[in-house]
Amino acid sequence: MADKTMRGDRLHIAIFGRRNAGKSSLINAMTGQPVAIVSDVPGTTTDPVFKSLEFQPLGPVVLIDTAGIDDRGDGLGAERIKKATSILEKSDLALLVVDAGADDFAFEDDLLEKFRSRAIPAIVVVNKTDLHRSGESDWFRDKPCVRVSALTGQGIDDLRRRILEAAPSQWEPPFLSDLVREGDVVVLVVPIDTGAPKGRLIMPQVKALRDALDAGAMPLSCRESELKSALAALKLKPVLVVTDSQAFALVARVVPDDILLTSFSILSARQKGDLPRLVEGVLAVPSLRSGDRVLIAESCSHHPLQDDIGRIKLPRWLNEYVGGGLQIDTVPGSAYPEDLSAYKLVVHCGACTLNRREMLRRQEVPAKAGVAMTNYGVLISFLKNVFPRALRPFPELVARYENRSWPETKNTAGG
Ligand SMILES: Nc1nc2c(ncn2[C@@H]2O[C@H](COP(=O)(O)OP(=O)(O)OP(=O)(O)O)[C@@H](O)[C@H]2O)c(=O)[nH]1
Ligand code: SF4
Ligand SMILES: [Mg+2]
Repeated sequence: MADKTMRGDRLHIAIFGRRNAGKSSLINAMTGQPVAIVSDVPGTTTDPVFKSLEFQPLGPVVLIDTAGIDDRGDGLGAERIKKATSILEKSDLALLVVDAGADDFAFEDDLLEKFRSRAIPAIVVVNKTDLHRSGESDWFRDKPCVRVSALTGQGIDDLRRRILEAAPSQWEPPFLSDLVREGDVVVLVVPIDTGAPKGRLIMPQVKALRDALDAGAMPLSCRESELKSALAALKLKPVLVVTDSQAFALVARVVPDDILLTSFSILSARQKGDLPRLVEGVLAVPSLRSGDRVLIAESCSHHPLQDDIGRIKLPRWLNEYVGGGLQIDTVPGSAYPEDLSAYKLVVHCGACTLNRREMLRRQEVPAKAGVAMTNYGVLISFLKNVFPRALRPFPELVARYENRSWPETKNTAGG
């Protein structure tokens, strides 16, 4: 059966090194497939190549082949280095491929420093050991090296073992398994309206279900229309109810106050990013005024839907909240505008294609420019007047917000 794990939920293992070191040969040897083009022409790989696979017992990973980082010279070379270097921001583990016959390591030292400063664990893959006796240079001595030949396949099993040792065991917080215990009942409220995709559940709902099962808890799913009957039918009181944000107001009325309640999008925001900072960022909304600039940052350039949340609904709800006149810009893709200082608020998308490391980096950029940042899930919850109740399941937020009076939001987002 096809594995539907999204790229953003996979451990990112990136392959770096000079041109011709054998990076593309390595990705092919590791996957047993012709994933990337190999040739003896330096600079063959120009754009990063992504290959998703199951790497047992680690789980779903994505291997990334990059362009050679010594590709200086013309403008195109510089562009390739930029693209390869941008992969650093999403790497959970780095493989630095070095030709066993190399005698100059300036680029390698520079890369190792980049890994170190970003706390990315790294393995030095000494390649082409079929051609050269490796380890002749002192440089290799104090490095975490694995000797391989991507051409013959020798050493690839060793490399796999080293990856298992070096990879972080958990690269993102759990979705909800830390909030429930074995034997607990957790209720998942899933509206099935015209916006729900036909014949399936969306990824956050699937994650919640799976995480609850992993924890040994007992998940019960129902629509908001059946919630009252579902709660009445239960012998055990649920410890947690998770709802789609759309139904939050209704669900909050039905679920007794002593049962913890939050939304799928807040759980997603916590897994992908720094939830306390995203909550802090949303507090800039009440001070927005007509004429202020707001940036909506989307991580991918998807085809906008008819009632697109980022392009249509959020701009409408924010404008209704402020009384109109906001200047709202939308940027798709990984780059922010050069100068963020003109913005009062950055609202980031749900980041489903990003991994946590990349989302945390993206949170740093507005923070450095002194601009508040929140995301779709947190903003929608705010506009629906669900704070502080929806934050109560998270111990790190309880103390900060439990007794805080939240600004009245007029609930422009409906529900
Ligand atoms: N003998 C030998 N040749 C290798 C090995 N690994 C790669 N090569 C050869 O080295 C050359 C470059 O290999 P690539 O895998 O394209 O190198 P790359 O690092 O991806 O190069 P760029 O994409 O140009 O940055 C090719 O001719 C490969 O066949 C190896 O382990 N042994
Ligand atoms: S949440 Fe972000 S990354 Fe996911 S589809 Fe929407 S814009 Fe793209
Ligand atoms: Mg290549």
